[in-house]
Amino acid sequence: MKVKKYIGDNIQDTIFKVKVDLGSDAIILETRKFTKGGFLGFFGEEKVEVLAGLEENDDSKDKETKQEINNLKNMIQDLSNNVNENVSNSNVPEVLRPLQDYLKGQNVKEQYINKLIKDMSKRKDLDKSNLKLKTKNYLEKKLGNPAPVQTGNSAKVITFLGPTGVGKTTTIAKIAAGFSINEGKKVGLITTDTYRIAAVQQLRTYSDIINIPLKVVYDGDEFKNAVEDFKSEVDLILVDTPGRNWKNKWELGQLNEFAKKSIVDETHLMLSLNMDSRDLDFAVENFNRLGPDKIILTKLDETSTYGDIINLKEKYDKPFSYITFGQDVPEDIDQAHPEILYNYLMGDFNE
Ligand SMILES: Nc1nc2c(ncn2[C@@H]2O[C@H](COP(=O)(O)OP(=O)(O)O)[C@@H](O)[C@H]2O)c(=O)[nH]1
Ligand SMILES: [Mg+2]
Repeated sequence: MKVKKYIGDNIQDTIFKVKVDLGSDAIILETRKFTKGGFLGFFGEEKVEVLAGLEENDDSKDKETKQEINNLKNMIQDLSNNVNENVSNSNVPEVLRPLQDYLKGQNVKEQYINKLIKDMSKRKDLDKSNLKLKTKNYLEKKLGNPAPVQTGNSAKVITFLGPTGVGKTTTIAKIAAGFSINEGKKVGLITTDTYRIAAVQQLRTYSDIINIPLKVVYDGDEFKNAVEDFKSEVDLILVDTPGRNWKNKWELGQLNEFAKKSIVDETHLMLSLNMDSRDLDFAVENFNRLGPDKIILTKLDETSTYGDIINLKEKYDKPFSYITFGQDVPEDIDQAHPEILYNYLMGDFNE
């Protein structure tokens, strides 16, 4: 990585210098305020120093190792799934076989299909004519009610986590627009995603269009101040985050600390359904350490298999808050109603 140091009078100016010099893909590694000149620390001039870098693609090896570990993990998981499968496969009632096959085709994991088959077998009077309805009742109950963002008497702080590219920034814009334009609520945006300059610009564009304020924060103290500033002015504070940790003092883990101290009220983990199931598992395992409260499912328009809806529900048992199904802001979002999720998953089931 090419790394350079920039000095300016304030953060904005200095970041501007970085952008002009290194472009929008530049990465902010560290920011620091210091006092220049003066006497014994008095009368000095406050300056800002930014350490920025430009990535040269050399992290492919790292990715390969991770992928290998991931593959091994999944092989073990598959082996243990097969053990479960063999036990129960022989006694699946005839009427449930089409359902079993369909769910397999949707990539619902074997152990969860078995659980469903076992539960459904216990239903009285189950036959071909009522199979669909009984499955609908069973699955909708499992999926539970949506758990969207709600405003209250005081300003709520909501953070959005998830791997790079799942749609965090876009979804925040959709939610912000919904509350601001449709419900007339006051919304403030904070971004902690200062890793790439382009990421800040993306959210700034949305904040300009929706006409709501945005604060860009570079460390934990700035984050606390931004929340404090917004608290008296807005109903809702939505916080954008980077997709991964980086070698900076300001890390994602800090948001978890803030959640524990009740500075953050709620955390939504965002996962895109067009990810490979194994990558998805890997992502959830990483982000689950940060204690998300709810799950947002994105890119439902970019897949044709929806089994991960069940896989995630069974494995993590967190409420779903929203689903997104396109790039258009603000319309391509809905609350995660169980009947909508059911339709995505079971829409092509015709037995
Ligand atoms: N097809 C589709 N694309 C989406 C959806 N949500 C976001 N995107 C696109 O995914 C890309 C990455 O989104 P972004 O919000 O920058 O992701 P972030 O890195 O998690 O902040 C952008 O091109 C978005 O327009 C969705 O529900 N469906
Ligand atoms: Mg983003």
